Amino acid sequence: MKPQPNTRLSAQAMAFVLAGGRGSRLKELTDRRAKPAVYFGGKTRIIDFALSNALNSGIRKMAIATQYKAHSLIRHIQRGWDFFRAERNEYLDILPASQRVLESRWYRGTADAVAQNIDIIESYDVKYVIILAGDHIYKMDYEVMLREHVETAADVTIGCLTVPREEATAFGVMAVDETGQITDFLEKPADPPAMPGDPDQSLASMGIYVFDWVFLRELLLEDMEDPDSSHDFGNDLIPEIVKNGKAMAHKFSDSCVTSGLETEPYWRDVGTVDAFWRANIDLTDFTPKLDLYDNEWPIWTYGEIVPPAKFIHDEEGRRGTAISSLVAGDCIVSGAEVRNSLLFTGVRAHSYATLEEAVVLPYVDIARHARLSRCVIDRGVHIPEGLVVGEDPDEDEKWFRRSEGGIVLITQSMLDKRAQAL
Ligand code: ADQ
Ligand code: ADP
Repeated sequence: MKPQPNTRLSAQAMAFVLAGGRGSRLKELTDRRAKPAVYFGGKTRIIDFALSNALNSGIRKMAIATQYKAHSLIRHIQRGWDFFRAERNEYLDILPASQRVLESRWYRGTADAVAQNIDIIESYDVKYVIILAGDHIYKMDYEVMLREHVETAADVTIGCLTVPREEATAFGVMAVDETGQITDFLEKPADPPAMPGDPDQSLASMGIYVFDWVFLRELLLEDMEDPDSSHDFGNDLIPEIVKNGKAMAHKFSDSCVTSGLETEPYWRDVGTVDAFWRANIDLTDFTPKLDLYDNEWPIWTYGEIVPPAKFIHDEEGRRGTAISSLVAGDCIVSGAEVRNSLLFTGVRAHSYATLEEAVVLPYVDIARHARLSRCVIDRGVHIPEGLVVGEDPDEDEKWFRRSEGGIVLITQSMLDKRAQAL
């Protein structure tokens, strides 16, 4: 048989990943790193999901716009995503703000982040651009969305999903006709319209957009000159296309990737401490809603080469155990008991310590007799001997950040202040 040309649209597409936002509702977790760089799932960081989706969809040209606290994000991408080869026509560029077109200016909005890099996108020589947010957890085949975009000859195709109406205030909310064309689009409406026939649900934009590059370039050039624009996709560009062009909605359920284990489409924002904690702890379920062990759709990341996790008896014969938990490499659980928790790389839990529903970021040391539950512990924290968290809300609130849902976030500076006060 004659060899066939590569007809995958992803071969003619690039992914432009917006990774500049802070994600301030994650509180101290984003004091030193942007939301896309926040750890998730025991080994990965949030941005790995969008990048892995692009890679698994066949896209080999990617650009990542960074802005807020980009250092840890840039370091992660340089270490983990360094296998793109220009000689194979593969590119991954990191594009920090205020270094290019206008040197004194930050990216003014999400559209400006793309506009300021028009020349780089031009050099990729692609037909389609898919704009992604670097801060959501989901598995999706963008090739399916690209195909739909081309088949419907849309100006823009927007990824969408249904969300409970009371949560839709945080999204772009749309109305569609029977062909899937978007007839109305409201960015973060105070009173979100419901879906026809379902008063409790709204149709929300995932902030994922497919454009023909020629069309998008013109739109961006016009928008750059518009003094009334905030240079944002959701606020400015999308409503404009809905009004004057053809914007199509693409249903996430048509392109989401599910392994045999996953029973329904999985998409999470993990934008608050509560949502972040919940989504991590959910992974410890017997049948989790998100399958990280699906080697058909691997989530790529940077992983340090470290020794295996180790579970040992202490000198007094107390067993070090972890049950219903995810434990990364270089962890040592010695005479401690870990239940329904996630231990990222290099966590040390010492004798008589107990952890229950704890999300423990890398290189945390947990001293003896600590009792920690329903908490998130930031990277590199030293938990002092006998610390009790998650049992007395007043005590938790006195020293740490306690979320609406009662989850306690612990950082080293909170512990330092506590140590000084005691
Ligand atoms: P928001 O979630 O509010 O709404 P926004 O703050 O615009 O999204 O951020 C989108 C993405 O761009 C995030 O990944 C963020 O990190 C990044 N970003 C923000 N400002 C940036 C900048 N100046 N430079 C580079 N990157 C930046 C959007 C849409 C809604 C949609 C939701 C879905 O506007 O219509 O419903 O996403 O989450
Ligand atoms: P990561 O997000 O990779 O876990 P860290 O939490 O170690 O990285 O650090 C995040 C960012 O904060 C990095 O840019 C790092 O250089 C910086 N940083 C780390 N520790 C401190 C500190 N004690 N004071 C100021 N900046 C720090």
